[in-house]
Amino acid sequence: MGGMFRGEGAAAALALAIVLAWAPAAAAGPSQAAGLERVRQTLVAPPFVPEHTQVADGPPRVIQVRLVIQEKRLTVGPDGATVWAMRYNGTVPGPLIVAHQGDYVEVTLVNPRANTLVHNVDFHAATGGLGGGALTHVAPGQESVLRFKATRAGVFVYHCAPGGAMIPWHVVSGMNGAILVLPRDGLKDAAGRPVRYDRAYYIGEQDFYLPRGEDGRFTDYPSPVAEMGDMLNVMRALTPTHVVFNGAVGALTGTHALPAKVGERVLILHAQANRDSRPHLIGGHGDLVWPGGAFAGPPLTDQETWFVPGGSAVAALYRFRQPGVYAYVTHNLIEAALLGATAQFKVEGAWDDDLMEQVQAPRPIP
Ligand SMILES: [Cu+2]
Repeated sequence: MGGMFRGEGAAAALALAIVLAWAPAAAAGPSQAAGLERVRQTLVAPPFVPEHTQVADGPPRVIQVRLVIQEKRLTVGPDGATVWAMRYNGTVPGPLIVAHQGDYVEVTLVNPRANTLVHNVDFHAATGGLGGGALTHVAPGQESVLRFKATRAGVFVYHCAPGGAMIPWHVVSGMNGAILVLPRDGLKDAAGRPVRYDRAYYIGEQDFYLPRGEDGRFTDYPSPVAEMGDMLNVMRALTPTHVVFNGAVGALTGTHALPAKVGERVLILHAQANRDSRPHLIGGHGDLVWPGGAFAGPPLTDQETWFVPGGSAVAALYRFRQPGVYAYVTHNLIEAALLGATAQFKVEGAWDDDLMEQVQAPRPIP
Protein backbone atom coordinates (compact mmCIF):
# COMPACT_ATOMS: atom_id res chain seq x y z
CA MET A 1 0.00 0.00 0.00
CA GLY A 2 2.81 2.38 0.93
CA GLY A 3 4.46 1.94 -2.46
CA MET A 4 1.18 2.52 -4.18
CA PHE A 5 0.62 5.86 -2.53
CA ARG A 6 4.22 6.93 -3.05
CA GLY A 7 3.75 6.13 -6.73
CA GLU A 8 0.55 8.12 -6.82
CA GLY A 9 2.24 11.12 -5.22
CA ALA A 10 5.10 11.02 -7.73
CA ALA A 11 2.63 10.72 -10.57
CA ALA A 12 0.61 13.66 -9.34
CA ALA A 13 3.77 15.77 -8.95
CA LEU A 14 4.88 14.90 -12.46
CA ALA A 15 1.46 15.72 -13.83
CA LEU A 16 1.53 19.09 -12.09
CA ALA A 17 5.04 19.82 -13.36
CA ILE A 18 3.94 18.99 -16.87
CA VAL A 19 0.88 21.23 -16.60
CA LEU A 20 2.99 24.12 -15.32
CA ALA A 21 5.63 23.61 -18.00
CA TRP A 22 2.98 23.67 -20.68
CA ALA A 23 0.81 26.51 -19.39
CA PRO A 24 0.17 28.50 -22.58
CA ALA A 25 2.06 31.81 -22.87
CA ALA A 26 0.76 34.79 -24.81
CA ALA A 27 -1.21 33.58 -27.81
CA ALA A 28 0.63 33.72 -31.15
CA GLY A 29 -2.60 33.97 -33.06
CA PRO A 30 -6.31 33.74 -32.47
CA SER A 31 -8.16 30.57 -33.38
CA GLN A 32 -9.68 30.67 -36.83
CA ALA A 33 -12.50 28.46 -35.58
CA ALA A 34 -14.84 31.35 -34.77
CA GLY A 35 -17.44 31.77 -37.46
CA LEU A 36 -17.12 28.25 -38.81
CA GLU A 37 -20.14 26.01 -38.89
CA ARG A 38 -20.40 23.92 -35.73
CA VAL A 39 -21.53 20.32 -36.02
CA ARG A 40 -22.21 17.95 -33.14
CA GLN A 41 -20.98 14.46 -33.96
CA THR A 42 -22.92 11.55 -32.50
CA LEU A 43 -20.32 9.05 -31.34
CA VAL A 44 -21.10 5.34 -31.48
CA ALA A 45 -19.73 2.28 -29.75
CA PRO A 46 -16.84 0.50 -31.51
CA PRO A 47 -16.40 -1.36 -33.83
CA PHE A 48 -18.81 0.99 -35.56
CA VAL A 49 -17.96 4.46 -36.78
CA PRO A 50 -19.95 7.70 -36.77
CA GLU A 51 -21.90 8.72 -39.85
CA HIS A 52 -19.63 10.72 -42.10
CA THR A 53 -18.91 11.70 -45.68
CA GLN A 54 -15.69 10.36 -47.18
CA VAL A 55 -15.15 13.58 -49.13
CA ALA A 56 -15.74 16.83 -47.24
CA ASP A 57 -18.93 18.45 -48.50
CA GLY A 58 -18.02 22.00 -47.54
CA PRO A 59 -15.44 24.23 -45.88
CA PRO A 60 -13.80 23.30 -42.55
CA ARG A 61 -16.12 22.91 -39.59
CA VAL A 62 -15.91 22.72 -35.84
CA ILE A 63 -16.82 19.17 -34.88
CA GLN A 64 -18.13 18.98 -31.35
CA VAL A 65 -17.88 15.73 -29.42
CA ARG A 66 -18.52 14.78 -25.84
CA LEU A 67 -16.43 12.21 -23.99
CA VAL A 68 -17.80 11.10 -20.63
CA ILE A 69 -15.37 9.12 -18.49
CA GLN A 70 -16.52 6.02 -16.72
CA GLU A 71 -14.69 3.85 -14.16
CA LYS A 72 -16.50 0.55 -14.13
CA ARG A 73 -15.60 -3.12 -13.87
CA LEU A 74 -15.35 -4.97 -17.15
CA THR A 75 -15.28 -8.71 -17.73
CA VAL A 76 -12.30 -9.33 -20.00
CA GLY A 77 -12.40 -13.07 -20.56
CA PRO A 78 -14.17 -16.33 -19.87
CA ASP A 79 -11.33 -17.11 -17.43
CA GLY A 80 -13.01 -14.91 -14.83
CA ALA A 81 -10.73 -11.93 -15.42
CA THR A 82 -12.16 -8.51 -14.67
CA VAL A 83 -10.61 -5.06 -14.59
CA TRP A 84 -11.60 -1.65 -13.31
CA ALA A 85 -11.88 -0.40 -16.87
CA MET A 86 -11.39 3.32 -17.41
CA ARG A 87 -13.46 4.24 -20.42
CA TYR A 88 -14.35 7.12 -22.67
CA ASN A 89 -18.13 6.95 -23.24
CA GLY A 90 -18.40 3.57 -21.58
CA THR A 91 -16.48 1.46 -24.09
CA VAL A 92 -13.01 -0.10 -24.50
CA PRO A 93 -11.67 1.32 -26.75
CA GLY A 94 -13.26 4.76 -26.64
CA PRO A 95 -15.36 5.84 -29.62
CA LEU A 96 -13.90 6.72 -33.01
CA ILE A 97 -14.13 10.41 -33.88
CA VAL A 98 -14.21 11.35 -37.58
CA ALA A 99 -13.08 14.67 -39.06
CA HIS A 100 -11.54 16.00 -42.26
CA GLN A 101 -8.14 17.63 -42.48
CA GLY A 102 -8.52 21.31 -41.58
CA ASP A 103 -11.55 20.78 -39.36
CA TYR A 104 -11.45 21.76 -35.72
CA VAL A 105 -12.32 19.15 -33.12
CA GLU A 106 -13.91 20.52 -29.96
CA VAL A 107 -13.99 17.98 -27.17
CA THR A 108 -15.92 18.32 -23.94
CA LEU A 109 -14.30 15.95 -21.45
CA VAL A 110 -16.58 15.09 -18.53
CA ASN A 111 -15.40 13.34 -15.36
CA PRO A 112 -18.60 12.56 -13.42
CA ARG A 113 -18.65 12.91 -9.66
CA ALA A 114 -19.07 9.13 -9.24
CA ASN A 115 -15.51 8.54 -10.50
CA THR A 116 -12.48 8.38 -8.19
CA LEU A 117 -9.53 9.53 -10.34
CA VAL A 118 -8.21 12.53 -12.28
CA HIS A 119 -8.25 11.96 -16.05
CA ASN A 120 -7.46 13.88 -19.22
CA VAL A 121 -7.00 13.23 -22.93
CA ASP A 122 -3.95 13.40 -25.22
CA PHE A 123 -4.81 13.49 -28.94
CA HIS A 124 -1.98 12.33 -31.18
CA ALA A 125 -3.76 14.23 -33.96
CA ALA A 126 -3.34 17.54 -32.08
CA THR A 127 -0.42 19.97 -31.95
CA GLY A 128 0.87 21.41 -28.64
CA GLY A 129 0.22 21.05 -24.92
CA LEU A 130 0.80 17.29 -24.66
CA GLY A 131 -1.79 16.76 -27.34
CA GLY A 132 -4.31 18.54 -25.14
CA GLY A 133 -3.33 16.49 -22.11
CA ALA A 134 -2.01 19.56 -20.29
CA LEU A 135 -5.27 21.46 -20.79
CA THR A 136 -7.86 18.83 -20.03
CA HIS A 137 -7.12 17.48 -16.53
CA VAL A 138 -10.46 16.93 -14.84
CA ALA A 139 -11.07 15.72 -11.29
CA PRO A 140 -14.31 13.90 -10.46
CA GLY A 141 -17.12 16.44 -10.76
CA GLN A 142 -15.30 18.57 -13.38
CA GLU A 143 -15.44 18.99 -17.14
CA SER A 144 -13.13 20.78 -19.58
CA VAL A 145 -13.33 21.79 -23.23
CA LEU A 146 -10.43 21.49 -25.68
CA ARG A 147 -10.41 22.60 -29.29
CA PHE A 148 -7.66 21.56 -31.68
CA LYS A 149 -7.14 21.86 -35.39
CA ALA A 150 -6.81 18.56 -37.26
CA THR A 151 -3.88 19.63 -39.42
CA ARG A 152 -2.72 16.18 -40.57
CA ALA A 153 -4.70 13.51 -42.38
CA GLY A 154 -4.49 10.04 -40.88
CA VAL A 155 -5.72 7.78 -38.13
CA PHE A 156 -4.49 8.73 -34.69
CA VAL A 157 -4.76 7.39 -31.17
CA TYR A 158 -6.06 9.42 -28.25
CA HIS A 159 -5.55 8.33 -24.66
CA CYS A 160 -5.58 9.40 -21.04
CA ALA A 161 -2.21 10.70 -19.78
CA PRO A 162 -2.54 12.14 -16.28
CA GLY A 163 1.21 11.84 -15.51
CA GLY A 164 3.83 9.34 -14.35
CA ALA A 165 2.72 5.78 -13.65
CA MET A 166 -0.86 6.95 -14.09
CA ILE A 167 -0.30 7.16 -17.85
CA PRO A 168 0.34 3.49 -18.64
CA TRP A 169 -2.04 2.37 -15.90
CA HIS A 170 -4.96 4.34 -17.37
CA VAL A 171 -4.07 3.34 -20.94
CA VAL A 172 -3.86 -0.38 -20.18
CA SER A 173 -7.05 -0.07 -18.17
CA GLY A 174 -8.83 0.77 -21.42
CA MET A 175 -8.60 4.54 -21.60
CA ASN A 176 -7.77 5.02 -25.26
CA GLY A 177 -9.52 5.59 -28.55
CA ALA A 178 -8.88 6.87 -32.07
CA ILE A 179 -9.72 9.67 -34.47
CA LEU A 180 -9.93 9.34 -38.26
CA VAL A 181 -8.89 12.54 -40.05
CA LEU A 182 -9.71 12.08 -43.73
CA PRO A 183 -8.18 14.17 -46.51
CA ARG A 184 -10.83 16.70 -47.59
CA ASP A 185 -10.95 15.07 -51.03
CA GLY A 186 -10.97 11.55 -49.60
CA LEU A 187 -8.55 8.63 -49.68
CA LYS A 188 -6.36 7.84 -52.68
CA ASP A 189 -4.66 4.70 -53.93
CA ALA A 190 -0.95 4.32 -54.68
CA ALA A 191 -1.46 5.96 -58.11
CA GLY A 192 -3.32 8.93 -56.62
CA ARG A 193 -6.76 7.81 -57.80
CA PRO A 194 -9.75 8.24 -55.47
CA VAL A 195 -10.55 5.31 -53.20
CA ARG A 196 -13.94 4.81 -51.57
CA TYR A 197 -14.96 2.28 -48.95
CA ASP A 198 -18.32 0.59 -48.51
CA ARG A 199 -17.90 -0.07 -44.80
CA ALA A 200 -15.50 0.98 -42.08
CA TYR A 201 -14.76 -0.84 -38.83
CA TYR A 202 -12.68 0.38 -35.93
CA ILE A 203 -10.81 -2.31 -34.03
CA GLY A 204 -9.15 -1.20 -30.82
CA GLU A 205 -6.58 -3.66 -29.55
CA GLN A 206 -6.11 -3.69 -25.81
CA ASP A 207 -3.41 -5.35 -23.72
CA PHE A 208 -4.45 -6.07 -20.13
CA TYR A 209 -2.19 -6.91 -17.18
CA LEU A 210 -4.49 -8.49 -14.63
CA PRO A 211 -3.26 -9.65 -11.22
CA ARG A 212 -3.85 -13.15 -9.91
CA GLY A 213 -4.10 -14.24 -6.31
CA GLU A 214 -2.02 -17.01 -4.72
CA ASP A 215 -4.63 -19.52 -5.90
CA GLY A 216 -3.87 -18.51 -9.50
CA ARG A 217 -7.29 -16.95 -10.02
CA PHE A 218 -7.77 -13.40 -11.18
CA THR A 219 -8.43 -11.04 -8.31
CA ASP A 220 -11.43 -8.76 -7.88
CA TYR A 221 -10.77 -5.40 -6.31
CA PRO A 222 -13.22 -2.99 -4.69
CA SER A 223 -11.89 0.10 -6.55
CA PRO A 224 -9.39 1.18 -9.21
CA VAL A 225 -6.93 2.44 -6.58
CA ALA A 226 -7.10 -0.90 -4.75
CA GLU A 227 -6.18 -2.63 -8.02
CA MET A 228 -3.39 -0.26 -9.03
CA GLY A 229 -0.39 -1.57 -7.05
CA ASP A 230 -0.85 -5.19 -8.05
CA MET A 231 -1.52 -4.25 -11.68
CA LEU A 232 1.64 -2.15 -11.86
CA ASN A 233 3.60 -5.20 -10.72
CA VAL A 234 2.14 -7.27 -13.56
CA MET A 235 2.74 -4.40 -16.00
CA ARG A 236 6.43 -4.21 -15.09
CA ALA A 237 6.95 -7.71 -16.51
CA LEU A 238 5.67 -6.41 -19.89
CA THR A 239 3.73 -9.64 -20.31
CA PRO A 240 0.03 -9.08 -20.85
CA THR A 241 -2.45 -11.58 -19.46
CA HIS A 242 -4.88 -10.68 -22.25
CA VAL A 243 -4.60 -9.05 -25.67
CA VAL A 244 -8.09 -8.46 -26.99
CA PHE A 245 -10.08 -6.55 -29.57
CA ASN A 246 -12.91 -4.35 -28.38
CA GLY A 247 -12.29 -4.86 -24.68
CA ALA A 248 -12.92 -8.57 -24.19
CA VAL A 249 -12.08 -12.00 -25.52
CA GLY A 250 -14.64 -12.82 -28.23
CA ALA A 251 -16.07 -9.30 -28.46
CA LEU A 252 -15.82 -9.44 -32.28
CA THR A 253 -16.31 -13.15 -33.00
CA GLY A 254 -19.27 -15.50 -33.45
CA THR A 255 -22.53 -13.57 -33.28
CA HIS A 256 -20.44 -10.37 -32.97
CA ALA A 257 -18.43 -11.05 -36.17
CA LEU A 258 -18.15 -8.04 -38.46
CA PRO A 259 -20.49 -8.39 -41.46
CA ALA A 260 -19.48 -7.70 -45.07
CA LYS A 261 -20.34 -8.84 -48.58
CA VAL A 262 -18.23 -10.12 -51.45
CA GLY A 263 -17.19 -7.14 -53.57
CA GLU A 264 -17.36 -4.63 -50.72
CA ARG A 265 -14.33 -2.57 -49.85
CA VAL A 266 -13.88 -2.54 -46.09
CA LEU A 267 -11.74 0.01 -44.33
CA ILE A 268 -10.22 -1.51 -41.20
CA LEU A 269 -8.92 0.95 -38.63
CA HIS A 270 -6.69 -0.82 -36.12
CA ALA A 271 -5.50 1.10 -33.04
CA GLN A 272 -3.02 0.05 -30.37
CA ALA A 273 -2.25 2.72 -27.78
CA ASN A 274 0.48 0.89 -25.88
CA ARG A 275 2.10 -1.96 -27.75
CA ASP A 276 3.12 -3.04 -31.24
CA SER A 277 0.73 -5.15 -33.25
CA ARG A 278 0.76 -6.91 -36.62
CA PRO A 279 -2.71 -7.33 -38.06
CA HIS A 280 -3.34 -10.13 -40.53
CA LEU A 281 -6.57 -11.08 -42.28
CA ILE A 282 -6.43 -14.85 -42.66
CA GLY A 283 -7.44 -15.67 -46.24
CA GLY A 284 -7.29 -12.05 -47.36
CA HIS A 285 -4.85 -9.20 -47.73
CA GLY A 286 -4.29 -5.54 -47.21
CA ASP A 287 -5.11 -4.26 -50.70
CA LEU A 288 -4.04 -0.83 -49.47
CA VAL A 289 -2.31 -0.12 -46.18
CA TRP A 290 -1.37 3.36 -45.04
CA PRO A 291 1.79 2.88 -42.96
CA GLY A 292 1.66 4.63 -39.65
CA GLY A 293 -1.93 5.55 -40.43
CA ALA A 294 -0.79 8.62 -42.41
CA PHE A 295 -2.80 9.51 -45.52
CA ALA A 296 -0.35 12.09 -46.94
CA GLY A 297 1.75 9.49 -48.73
CA PRO A 298 0.81 6.62 -51.04
CA PRO A 299 -0.49 3.43 -49.42
CA LEU A 300 1.37 0.14 -49.55
CA THR A 301 -0.29 -2.48 -51.74
CA ASP A 302 -0.89 -6.24 -51.47
CA GLN A 303 0.23 -6.59 -47.87
CA GLU A 304 0.03 -9.95 -46.13
CA THR A 305 0.56 -8.56 -42.63
CA TRP A 306 0.98 -4.96 -41.61
CA PHE A 307 2.46 -3.15 -38.67
CA VAL A 308 0.84 -1.00 -36.03
CA PRO A 309 3.54 0.65 -33.94
CA GLY A 310 2.43 0.94 -30.31
CA GLY A 311 0.80 4.34 -29.85
CA SER A 312 -0.71 4.53 -33.30
CA ALA A 313 -3.63 3.55 -35.47
CA VAL A 314 -3.32 2.20 -39.01
CA ALA A 315 -5.84 2.05 -41.86
CA ALA A 316 -6.05 -0.90 -44.24
CA LEU A 317 -8.52 -1.44 -47.04
CA TYR A 318 -9.59 -4.80 -48.42
CA ARG A 319 -12.17 -5.75 -51.04
CA PHE A 320 -13.53 -9.17 -50.09
CA ARG A 321 -13.43 -11.65 -52.98
CA GLN A 322 -14.73 -14.81 -51.29
CA PRO A 323 -17.53 -15.53 -48.81
CA GLY A 324 -16.94 -17.15 -45.45
CA VAL A 325 -15.78 -16.43 -41.95
CA TYR A 326 -12.37 -14.77 -41.90
CA ALA A 327 -10.29 -14.58 -38.75
CA TYR A 328 -8.59 -11.23 -38.28
CA VAL A 329 -5.73 -11.56 -35.83
CA THR A 330 -2.52 -10.08 -34.66
CA HIS A 331 0.00 -12.42 -36.24
CA ASN A 332 1.71 -13.11 -33.02
CA LEU A 333 -0.42 -16.23 -33.04
CA ILE A 334 0.12 -16.88 -29.35
CA GLU A 335 -1.61 -13.60 -28.61
CA ALA A 336 -4.28 -14.36 -31.22
CA ALA A 337 -5.15 -17.87 -30.09
CA LEU A 338 -4.26 -17.89 -26.39
CA LEU A 339 -4.62 -14.31 -25.21
CA GLY A 340 -7.71 -13.26 -27.18
CA ALA A 341 -6.55 -11.10 -30.13
CA THR A 342 -8.93 -12.52 -32.72
CA ALA A 343 -11.84 -10.91 -34.52
CA GLN A 344 -13.92 -12.31 -37.37
CA PHE A 345 -15.43 -10.98 -40.57
CA LYS A 346 -18.53 -12.81 -41.77
CA VAL A 347 -18.70 -12.32 -45.53
CA GLU A 348 -21.71 -13.23 -47.68
CA GLY A 349 -21.61 -13.87 -51.40
CA ALA A 350 -20.81 -16.41 -54.09
CA TRP A 351 -17.68 -18.57 -53.94
CA ASP A 352 -15.17 -18.10 -56.75
CA ASP A 353 -13.74 -21.49 -57.79
CA ASP A 354 -11.15 -19.75 -59.88
CA LEU A 355 -9.56 -18.26 -56.79
CA MET A 356 -9.78 -21.43 -54.68
CA GLU A 357 -11.26 -24.87 -55.06
CA GLN A 358 -11.05 -28.05 -53.05
CA VAL A 359 -9.87 -30.46 -55.71
CA GLN A 360 -10.14 -33.49 -53.43
CA ALA A 361 -11.83 -33.64 -50.02
CA PRO A 362 -9.81 -35.49 -47.39
CA ARG A 363 -9.93 -39.25 -47.97
CA PRO A 364 -7.81 -42.25 -47.03
CA ILE A 365 -4.52 -42.35 -48.88
CA PRO A 366 -5.07 -44.78 -51.78
CU1 LIG B 1 -7.58 8.42 -17.08
